[in-house]
Amino acid sequence: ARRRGAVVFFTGLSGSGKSTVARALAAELDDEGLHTTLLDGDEVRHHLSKGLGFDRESRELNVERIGYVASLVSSHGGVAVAAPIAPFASGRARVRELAQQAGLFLLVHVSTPLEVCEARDRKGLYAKARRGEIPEFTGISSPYEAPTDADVVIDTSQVDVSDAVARVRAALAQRLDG
Ligand code: GGZ
Repeated sequence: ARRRGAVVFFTGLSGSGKSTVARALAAELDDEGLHTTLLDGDEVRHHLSKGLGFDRESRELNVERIGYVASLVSSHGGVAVAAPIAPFASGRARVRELAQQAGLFLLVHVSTPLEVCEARDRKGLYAKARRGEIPEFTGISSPYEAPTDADVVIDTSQVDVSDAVARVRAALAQRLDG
């Protein structure tokens, strides 16, 4: 039988740490010999979703595209790791549905509070958003619908990267073996 694939889908605010955890997770899985594809946020928006904005419709389209590619990877026995903000429950639900037809689906909510993300402000985007220079910025002037169906919840202000990765891996292993 073909190996069961998986989609590990991170969701969380800008600056929550989801890309960092996703990248570290993908590197570890890859080292273990799993065929791992990281759908990096920046790369997705430069290639797959080039030209898309941040209005609701564009975000939903972006998330749907990521879910489609991730599900393809999974259907061939690979592990896809994706980490968009994915702020809307509706889009995440569509991804879950598609991905579950292909293999395992794991939703990881990186729940780092807005206050922490904004205090970090690694790219200065929150400051710009507060000044009104970035319209529809998630958490400031555009909603983030926190998931109620997350398989793993990680607050990176409470847990370090290696612990976060370990938690996701434990959840993945449990479901892949079970
Ligand atoms: C949110 C924005 C916005 C707006 C640009 N709102 O911290 P970053 O910079 O690197 O991550 C954010 C990224 C979000 O893109 P996603 O594809 O993950 O979003 S979604 O799932 O909603 O489609 C941020 C940057 O793009 N960025 N403008 N208005 N984040």
